[in-house]
Amino acid sequence: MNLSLFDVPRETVALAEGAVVLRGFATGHDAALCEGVQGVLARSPWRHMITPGGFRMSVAMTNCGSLGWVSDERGYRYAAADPMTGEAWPAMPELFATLATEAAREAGYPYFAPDACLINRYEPGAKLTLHQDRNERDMDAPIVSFSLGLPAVFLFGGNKRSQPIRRIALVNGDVAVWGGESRLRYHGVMPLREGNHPLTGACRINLTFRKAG
Ligand code: MD3
Ligand code: FE
Repeated sequence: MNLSLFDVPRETVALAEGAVVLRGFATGHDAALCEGVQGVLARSPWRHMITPGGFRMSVAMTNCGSLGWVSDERGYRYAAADPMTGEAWPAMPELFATLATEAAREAGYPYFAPDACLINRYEPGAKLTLHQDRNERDMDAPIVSFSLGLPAVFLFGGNKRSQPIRRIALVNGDVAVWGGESRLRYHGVMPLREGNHPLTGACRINLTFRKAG
């Protein structure tokens, strides 16, 4: 065991119908997950994608798995090849798939089989504006997200942009699962605050597992 001051005891928090946070679920695997990310980066480095509106995203991204999320002037979509290298995205590390499937099972989704893992890197000031995730084919599959490194304030809204928004702190090792009634809720991430985390330094990394194809 490598308990640190930053570790969080495990606890399941229900946010809404279909949405739960598994606090501390990945704490004991955080270093191995970061090593998996480094392996992905060796083949598909961080890049700031361009939104269809022409803006450079503040969050840096890469992917692993048979499909990867991409954005450019032509829109948002999933693609089998990394547009930066022309090669297939790196394979999803075994540990990633195992932990994501296990987290989904604990949250009540026993059949989750992710084919895409979007890896987001937040540096201080980076944010994700309120949006819905609707590029995936099967809206019955949940989305599973792992937080590593610096804490973030997650924004959890409703099914309409105008509905009230809750702020939820997500820290290293937290895993959130969003499915069922909550699958199409608006959500986002507040600008990251400066800080230093023993695992990631001055950033937050989020792994988002999806069944995209
Ligand atoms: C809530 N990423 O990449 S995933 C994204 O922390 C994204 O990087 C966030 O939103 C991040 O699209 C967190 C959390 C997430 C994903 C899907 C949801 C939350 C959700 C669907 C409905 C409600
Ligand atoms: Fe999202």
